[in-house]
Amino acid sequence: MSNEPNAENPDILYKFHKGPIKHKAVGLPAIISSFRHTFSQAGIARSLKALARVNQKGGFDCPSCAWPDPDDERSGIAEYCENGAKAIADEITTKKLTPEFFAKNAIKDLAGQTDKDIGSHGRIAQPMYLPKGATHYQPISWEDAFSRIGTALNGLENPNQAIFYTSGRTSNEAAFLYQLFAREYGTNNLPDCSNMCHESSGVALTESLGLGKGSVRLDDLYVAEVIVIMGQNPGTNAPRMLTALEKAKHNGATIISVNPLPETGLMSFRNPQHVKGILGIATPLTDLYLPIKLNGDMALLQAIELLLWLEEQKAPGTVFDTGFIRDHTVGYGEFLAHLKQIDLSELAEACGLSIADIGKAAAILKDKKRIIVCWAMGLTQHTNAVDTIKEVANLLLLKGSIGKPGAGTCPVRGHSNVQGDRTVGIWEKPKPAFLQSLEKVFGFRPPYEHGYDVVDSIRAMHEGKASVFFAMGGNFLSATPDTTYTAMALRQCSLTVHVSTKLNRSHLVHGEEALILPCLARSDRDFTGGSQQFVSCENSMGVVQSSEGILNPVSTHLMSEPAIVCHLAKATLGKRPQGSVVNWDRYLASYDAIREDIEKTIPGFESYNLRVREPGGFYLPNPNREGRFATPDQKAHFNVAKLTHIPLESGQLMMMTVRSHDQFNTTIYGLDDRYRGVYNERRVIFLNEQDISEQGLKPGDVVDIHNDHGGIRRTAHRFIVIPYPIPRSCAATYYPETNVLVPIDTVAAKSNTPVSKLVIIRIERSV
Ligand SMILES: Nc1nc2c(c(=O)[nH]1)N[C@H]1C(S)=C(S)[C@@H](COP(=O)(O)OP(=O)(O)OC[C@H]3O[C@@H](n4cnc5c(=O)[nH]c(N)nc54)[C@H](O)[C@@H]3O)O[C@H]1N2
Ligand SMILES: Nc1nc2c(c(=O)[nH]1)N[C@H]1C(S)=C(S)[C@@H](COP(=O)(O)OP(=O)(O)OC[C@H]3O[C@@H](n4cnc5c(=O)[nH]c(N)nc54)[C@H](O)[C@@H]3O)O[C@H]1N2
Ligand SMILES: [Mo]
Repeated sequence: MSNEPNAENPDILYKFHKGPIKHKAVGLPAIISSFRHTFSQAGIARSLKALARVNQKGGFDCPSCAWPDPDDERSGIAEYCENGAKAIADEITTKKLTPEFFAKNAIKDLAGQTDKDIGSHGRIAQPMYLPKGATHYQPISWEDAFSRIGTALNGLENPNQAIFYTSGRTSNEAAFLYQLFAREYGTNNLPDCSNMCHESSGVALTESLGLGKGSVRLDDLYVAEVIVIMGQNPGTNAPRMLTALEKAKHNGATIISVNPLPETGLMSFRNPQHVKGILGIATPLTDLYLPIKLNGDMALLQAIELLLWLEEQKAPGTVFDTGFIRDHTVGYGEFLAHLKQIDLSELAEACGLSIADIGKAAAILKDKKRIIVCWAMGLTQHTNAVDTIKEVANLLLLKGSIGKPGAGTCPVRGHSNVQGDRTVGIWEKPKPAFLQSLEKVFGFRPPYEHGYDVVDSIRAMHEGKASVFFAMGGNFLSATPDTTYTAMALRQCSLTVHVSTKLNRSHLVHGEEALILPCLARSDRDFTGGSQQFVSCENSMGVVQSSEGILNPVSTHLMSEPAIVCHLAKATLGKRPQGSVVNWDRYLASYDAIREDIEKTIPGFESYNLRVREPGGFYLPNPNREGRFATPDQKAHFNVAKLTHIPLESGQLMMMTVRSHDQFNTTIYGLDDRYRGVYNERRVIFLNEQDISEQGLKPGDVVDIHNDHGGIRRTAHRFIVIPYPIPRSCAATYYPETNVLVPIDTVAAKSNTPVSKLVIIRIERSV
């Protein structure tokens, strides 16, 4: 079994135990947990130094989530959360992987370890190389490493045979150089983690509202009348959002939570930055909890819209913002015509909620004008995600709830700089205006045809159309769908290269030759060019801020990501007869030069070097925030979407893959999921009690999970059955253990995002 690419060895089940589901998030246990994690990894002095500077003005950006920092005062205790502390502990560890470690451990043996163990060995400390046919990684000099990559890239018949992936921790500076290099090299094959994350939000919001980002600022949450939180687990994945919700609540906001699971953070919050919270006094957050069926969100939104319209009929002009609709939108007529002919009980059935409960949501929204909708992966990773998110926009447009204080869209981004990476050009479908700007500033003609996104990259590698895979961070194998298929794709490559901080499974499922290039992390001091450099990141609300590492790197052989790109470019483009038109040495001397060129290329970065040095950074322009819509006709667009039914055969269930409280994506910090009451195990499946008995099972049974999409049997072995408050026919497991079940060809329409939140499964008792 351990030869499987997702060799989270299913034969190992830990001493699992189940505790109660927690009703309140954070508080003292979270503080204790975060300090324990950090100190055990890095020692007290190093830990305190890091924790004191995270998310402080002039400090470094927390490498965990993309939730914004307050513009004004920042907490004295530290503007980070338990999970941010875990992310920092993971990165500032003083353990390192020496050449002896790699000499001792064959790749095949490392692949037999769990993800948690693979990540726990420490920071990668020097470049490592895997020659063709070798069983162990061996040390290599930076020069040789770059020269091998340059030779491989220059040896391809066509630049589109190379793929350049980006995860979302990469800074603006590194990302801008990376896309510049890829485009001068000749390809738009720039897939990124966004393709698996908020791509559906980007597509939907661009088409409906003319901007692929959210419209609200942190301040807006404080003055909203209603905040709707859909498909998001902030208590675990954006814990500092709870502080903002607490403040919103204090100012009178009503919170509606739409989630198949009663997630702890949504329900109640003990603020660790206040004495009351440390003492265990909690603020109840959610006013109305709607336990929706998987993918029931579009039906719910349409049902609410229908009920609101009925109210609007009774007192025209009081429920809908008719002036806003008339002046700023198109498509209202078609939208209404469609809405009027939908059957309310069908919608209720589709979302698994009672008409009475839906009515409560409509009643809350009816008289309100300042509404914010927040959402994350529970909306984006579905087949109809783009239409569902457009339905969110429809609701806000009906209420005129955009472009004014306390109202608007709030897609909560994942990785700490995933939004910034897109802004500076990491995109396989760049806009012509961006490419024209590159051409003007740099004087080369970039390719205009679209490149591969994540799913298309996997297919291209599988089919032999691409053979060099280069990853700027991330864990491509484990993060992507259909793990066995993806593993075959990566193994088809002639060369796989990973710029990484920590060892992960993508280093162990490799091409014919493989390289690991160890880079500086956020918290590391960066002395590129002989003086201390800083980088910058954009958070979920469009604020660009500096991030300056403060710790001494664990090894003198680490290189910064911007420097790696410069050397990569020199070793590749510099070796071509025509050379490179870009002066890469200028960037190696100072990152100010990179920011100067970002400023020349991308609107919104005026006086970048000046403004990024201001405490707290600066906001990028956001037309939606000002009530403008940058669509071709300058109007916001209503969308008409038809419900899609997911027919389940008898015995089938719908499974979502979610994060536990002890992981950052594929980095597994621990085996507990405290809030959900799961301890010392990740191979669990949450099921409704009635489904458990209908399947002839009982709690604690160990089951195999199958998906048979397209006539191919995909199996994830050995999961412990846990009864949980989850709607009928729905199931939940942890990502990435069950990525092996996510079919490569079930993707969201238009955004091509893998459908990780609705996998049709069958379960059977393990033998
Ligand atoms: N500590 C920590 N922080 C993180 C991360 C991490 O792994 N660990 N990951 C980062 C990244 S990259 C991202 S993208 C974000 C992810 O943040 P989230 O989107 O909060 O992450 P998930 O665990 O995928 O949770 C999805 C939530 O949606 C719900 N859900 C699933 N399907 C549906 C549905 O059909 N409808 C509705 N209404 N709800 C549904 C689930 O029950 C769950 O609460 O977090 C970021 N922050
Ligand atoms: N089934 C399922 N699959 C999913 C999801 C899901 O909800 N369910 N979520 C999807 C989402 S939202 C996302 S964003 C993707 C995440 O996909 P990725 O971004 O590819 O994955 P991560 O696990 O965040 O990457 C972790 C690795 O990044 C490297 N790393 C960490 N810090 C740095 C750094 O500063 N620099 C560099 N160069 N490397 C660094 C480390 O080596 C670490 O092992 O996964 C997606 N996959
Ligand atoms: Mo993400």
